[in-house]
Amino acid sequence: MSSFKKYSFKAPAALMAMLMAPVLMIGASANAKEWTGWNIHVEDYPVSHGMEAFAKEISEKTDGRLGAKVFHGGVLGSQPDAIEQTRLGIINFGVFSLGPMGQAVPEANVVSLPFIFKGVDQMHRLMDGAAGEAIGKGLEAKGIVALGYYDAGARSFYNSQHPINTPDDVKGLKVRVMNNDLFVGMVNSMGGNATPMAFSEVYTALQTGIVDGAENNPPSYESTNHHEVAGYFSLSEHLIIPECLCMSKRTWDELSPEDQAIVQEAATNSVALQRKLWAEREEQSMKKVIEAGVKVNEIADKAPFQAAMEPVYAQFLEENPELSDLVNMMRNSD
Ligand code: BDP
Repeated sequence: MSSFKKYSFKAPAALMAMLMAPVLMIGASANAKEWTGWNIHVEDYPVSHGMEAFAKEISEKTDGRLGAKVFHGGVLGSQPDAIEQTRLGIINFGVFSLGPMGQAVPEANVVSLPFIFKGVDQMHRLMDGAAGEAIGKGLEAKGIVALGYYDAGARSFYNSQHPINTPDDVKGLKVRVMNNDLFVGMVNSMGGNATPMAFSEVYTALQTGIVDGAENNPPSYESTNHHEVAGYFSLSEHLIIPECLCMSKRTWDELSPEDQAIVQEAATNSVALQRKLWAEREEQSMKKVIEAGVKVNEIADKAPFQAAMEPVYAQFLEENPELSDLVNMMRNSD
């Protein structure tokens, strides 16, 4: 049985309103058929611009027969819930981090193994090849079609207490992680206390001291204002997790081959746009947080962090022996 079922389904008000007013929604839209798109990020964010471009191109190329409305800012619910609803076809598409997707799709979890990628270029090569293919198959078996992979840079640790330079500096820190057992293992293997929590709750948790820190890429650290309440950003770059522009297989299977081609092309174009915007935003975000007074530190030697992750790999491979070839190939590739 799928571990998606672990999450209880709590429909937020915006989703309820949307489900209860389909006629109104369609009546108000310019497209004959309007899909619902889930997005966790604020409107001015590379993912959000990529999704808007995707929706616009589909509407234009089908003369409004098909279209989409993107709901930004997580108003349609948390990421684990939204992934489940996309499988069911209640939400038609979304951009999901492969982090939370890995909880139910073991193949997707290979990208959530800390330090598995050596850098963004290598990640692109592997995602365009064997890794992307294996993950796509795993997702499809769970009712989700991966149309393309967006960038989400590298994630680093940040906290309100002190700079992190060695794994020992993580000891005793309460660190928020995304919903995935791998990330709990990652923090706990350095002696920290991992707390899985929804993205939307992290600011308050940092502010009130429920957690001391979290980990994310610079654009998410900045766009959520976490830098206001956790002013030490340590460039551990321990995770490079791409994001999936994903469509419900139910929605995809209803399309004619011609419409599938239009949707796929719009997705591919939006990937190119998002990756360009991502690179720009990463620089802007770093600049902005430094100007706001954040203390950013490089980590001179990442080898002790990598060594601390061996138990995480060992456990993963024990639980997923069929993925060991893929993991070894990824670790050994240039
Ligand atoms: C961001 C991802 C988003 C995650 C978030 C998180 O883009 O999908 O929900 O991190 O940490 O970088 O929850």
